[in-house]
Amino acid sequence: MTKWSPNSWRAKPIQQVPAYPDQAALAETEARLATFPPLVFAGEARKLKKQLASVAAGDAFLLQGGDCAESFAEHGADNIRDFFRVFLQMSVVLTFAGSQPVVKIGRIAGQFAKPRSSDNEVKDGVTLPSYRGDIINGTAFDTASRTPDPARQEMAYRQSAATLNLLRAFAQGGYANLENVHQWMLGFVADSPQGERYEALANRITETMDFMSAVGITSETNYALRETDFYTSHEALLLGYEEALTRVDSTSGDWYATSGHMIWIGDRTRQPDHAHIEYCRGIKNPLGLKCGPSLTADGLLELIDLLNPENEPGRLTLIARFGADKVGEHLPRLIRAVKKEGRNVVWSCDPMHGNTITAAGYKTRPFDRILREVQSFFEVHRAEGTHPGGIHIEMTGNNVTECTGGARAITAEELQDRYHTHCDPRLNADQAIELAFLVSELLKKNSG
Ligand code: TYR
Repeated sequence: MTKWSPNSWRAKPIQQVPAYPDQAALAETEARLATFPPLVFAGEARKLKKQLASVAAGDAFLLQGGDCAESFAEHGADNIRDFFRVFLQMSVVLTFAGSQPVVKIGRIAGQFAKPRSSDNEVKDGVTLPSYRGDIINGTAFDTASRTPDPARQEMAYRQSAATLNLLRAFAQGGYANLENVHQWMLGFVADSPQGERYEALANRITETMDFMSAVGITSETNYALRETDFYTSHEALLLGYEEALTRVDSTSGDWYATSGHMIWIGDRTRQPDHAHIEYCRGIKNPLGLKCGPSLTADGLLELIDLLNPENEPGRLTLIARFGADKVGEHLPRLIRAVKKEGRNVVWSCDPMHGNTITAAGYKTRPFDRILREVQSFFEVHRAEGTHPGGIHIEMTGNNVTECTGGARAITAEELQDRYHTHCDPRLNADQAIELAFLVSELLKKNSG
């Protein structure tokens, strides 16, 4: 194999590349980004890898979620806080029910670039480049917005830094204190069936905390009750940006992506001899690999050899995204191959990407199909004797109507009410908490 360097991917074939008209401006931006401070510290990525190793061993559960794509227009404290509180609610539901630590990773503070099925979009006879995420171009259908602009990479970097700063403050500055478990409830969730269910669980946690406090264990004396580790992740799609933020860790001498704690490789860019795999194999962060229906068992083993040659637990999370009707057909063969070869991986379920349909003119995902894919994922693991390690979802703290169904039964006709996503449909807060309760029941069943 050829020698790896942060730019060795440039010699490989590559998919999903934006057509920047001004290559000199692009190179200048990348050179400037390379002088900016890293967003995360390598030691944090190592800590996350250790926590994921305990997921691989069956001793913890992974919750990974956030926006389909972050946007410049919606960058504000309220959105970040509302996302974070729903995420915390989901994670306490899962921790309480599963009696297992939950490893928390947001699709946030860097999730800007999107792969597209077509390079161009045609509307009323006009052809323009497809929208590829705010880090590359704008959504408006005009030449100026759709032309890839390198200056957007610096905006994405700065937005990621600000978002990460607030998330760290929330996670470690008191907001995530388990004493606040009641306060995380959002107004519009409070009067829903999920709200009541959550309230009941929060009451039990508060009762437990009161008991512990009576025996001398309080959140003031015990940081585990008042703080949490929250990590960031995104798809490593825009490799020029990733390369600029790839740095040597002075404590270990290893290369790390410092754009986020974990990065993943999409289902469309996982060709073993192509650029995205080349870049990812050389950095030491925990990696995710999306696994769709076209991935064969041999293809998967080849990718595992490239991405985790030392079989290090926690290094690789396989994110299965087959669709509710296909998971039973595809997942067992991949699990068996991995198990037979003794590879250490985390198995996670992405029930979003294989379940997209069009209804009433909107791209949507029926909630019952999402639930069915998660259920089948758990059933397959139960049958194979492996650990259903986690879920990977697209969600928001906002009260949007993008996925149909759920306890409030959003209909196809109601999608138009609050359909705000820049890309794919996300679970709203209600649906996300409902999913957490369902997963918590499956976790109990699997451990029973
Ligand atoms: N510190 C533990 C954890 O990170 C427990 C905890 C969970 C604390 C959620 C606060 C919190 O918001 O899992």
